[in-house]
Amino acid sequence: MNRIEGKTVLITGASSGIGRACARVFASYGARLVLVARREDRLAELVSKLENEHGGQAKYFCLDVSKREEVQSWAEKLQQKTIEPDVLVNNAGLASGLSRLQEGDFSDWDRMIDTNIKGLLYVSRAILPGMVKRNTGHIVNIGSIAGHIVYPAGNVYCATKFAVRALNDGMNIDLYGTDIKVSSIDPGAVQTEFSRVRFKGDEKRAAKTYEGFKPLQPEDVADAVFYVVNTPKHVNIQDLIIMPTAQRNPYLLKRRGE
Ligand code: NDP
Ligand code: 8X3
Repeated sequence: MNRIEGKTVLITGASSGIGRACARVFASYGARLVLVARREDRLAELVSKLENEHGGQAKYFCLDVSKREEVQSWAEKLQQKTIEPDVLVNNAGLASGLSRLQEGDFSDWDRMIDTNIKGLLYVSRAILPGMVKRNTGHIVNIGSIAGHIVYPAGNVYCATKFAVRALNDGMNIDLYGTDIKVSSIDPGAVQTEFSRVRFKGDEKRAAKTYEGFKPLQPEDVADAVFYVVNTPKHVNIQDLIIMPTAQRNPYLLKRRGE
């Protein structure tokens, strides 16, 4: 059953990876899309592709979710255009660096905290009041297995994903008594630009992350997001962990030959 058709779905971090795959799956089910990221060329290309493939309506906004004032004025623009999201996928996020805490880089810490925690908060704070007013909506937070188990040198990235899990619980509690659903989708290793960003463009090191096993593809996660959003009104999947079969947790990853 398609409960998505005609719904307005807002996706942050839609220019790449999981967000882009979510845009494609929701477009294929007839959603109206509002896509957000910083790279305009990527968004423009995606929107024209989606229009060609599905003829649906997609809009994009260049936005840095970590900039509070930018998010506030973007939210006003949405209101002026009477864009009222039924679904918000809080996906924009990143890891920056992989160092032991005692060697950590302050600007890496700021980027991760400002994007993964504050960005998610700013966008949610902008969109939730409208959902509450309409007593309908669904927030999907993209967490991580890193929000359940800390791994060596993962310190701050893991802390941001533990925070996403706490905020997912907090939203569920604060929205008690409303019809608004809140879900967290928590993947293990997904083959995206994530590692390229974490290792600051070091392609060789990034590629090693996915060597010797079959990682999740962004489409696998997008299918899970779609499933969660497409559930009937009385069903709220609050947390869903999705892993490659080869990976049971951050420590148990079976690579060929190991
Ligand atoms: P990608 O690097 O492929 O995509 C990240 C997306 O986030 C891009 O579209 C990027 O767009 C956007 N983004 C980053 N910073 C900002 C910002 N300040 N403002 C707006 N958009 C931003 O990685 P993934 O698809 O893997 O990551 C998506 C989410 O999934 C993240 O939250 C990540 O933590 C999570 N995740 C990833 C896993 C993995 O193994 N890949 C596993 C578990 C969770 P742009 O640069 O154009 O702004
Ligand atoms: C991203 C995947 O490997 O850092 O959340 O847990 S990992």
